[in-house]
Amino acid sequence: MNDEMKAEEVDEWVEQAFEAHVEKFAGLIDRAKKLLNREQRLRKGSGLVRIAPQAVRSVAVIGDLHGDMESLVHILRDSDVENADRIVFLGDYGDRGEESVEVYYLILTLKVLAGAEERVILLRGNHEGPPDMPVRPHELPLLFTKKYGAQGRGLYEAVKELWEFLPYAVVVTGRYVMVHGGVPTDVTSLDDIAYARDAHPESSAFEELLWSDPIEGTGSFNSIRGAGRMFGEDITDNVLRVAGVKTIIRSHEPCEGVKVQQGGKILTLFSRKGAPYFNNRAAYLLLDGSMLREAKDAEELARRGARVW
Ligand SMILES: [Mn+2]
Repeated sequence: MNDEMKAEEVDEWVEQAFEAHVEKFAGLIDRAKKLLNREQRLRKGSGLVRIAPQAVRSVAVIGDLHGDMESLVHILRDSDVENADRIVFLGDYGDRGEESVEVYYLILTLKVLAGAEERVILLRGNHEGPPDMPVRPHELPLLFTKKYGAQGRGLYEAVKELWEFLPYAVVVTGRYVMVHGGVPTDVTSLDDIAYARDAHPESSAFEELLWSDPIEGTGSFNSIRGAGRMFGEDITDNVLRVAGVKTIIRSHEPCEGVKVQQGGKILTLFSRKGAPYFNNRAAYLLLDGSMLREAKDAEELARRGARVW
């Protein structure tokens, strides 16, 4: 791990997140952009990050944050997160929470401090979607201008440019698939997921990765969210088979921190608290050696890996 990333420095990062002036923020975005751009080129344009389970000792997974700095700080103070070989954020960083701008500053700080080798992985959520799939309400631009005035607009536009460089799926080989929303209904190879952004909008795979939600039962139907689909166990089974994994780990839906669906095939994580949602608990996931050596179902991950507070 990088020596520069230490849990005792969380207070300092938070202070910077609240106090950074426009030029400093712009510089941070620029550094993050160069790093993300290079990582995307090394993946040959793929939006899929592969993690070899034997190459890492632990992986931390964090669900929706939606501008909740307090929850993010709580998570980063856990030394097991700090020491994790990979820290995967499942997307939805801004909007809903008052501290969306500061949450962006902090996650980009982590990204830059972690440096090479994709130690910090920031997945795309539906709140980091492509221009033709806007989310409403979208408070992030307003929060940027509220804090930074007219120059805030430029910062927002620069953050928006970052989204196109973010990956949108992780495969822990032989174990788990991680996405923000759900799995696509029509997947015949992992490349359908890896290059979903390129195939958008001709293929609905990208939209489904960012927007879909699981249901009990089989089949799929259009989501009431206005984008994505509600997908059943047969669709999950297909992706598990194609990817050669046991469990889907995703976020996107408010719940009491952690939720298990489809007989243990799907684990939902929600990592923030407060309005406008009504959950009393939030959670993140720590995949330790045993969970990386052997594929576990969502029940066991929830019981042994989820840290609920
Ligand atoms: Mn979402």
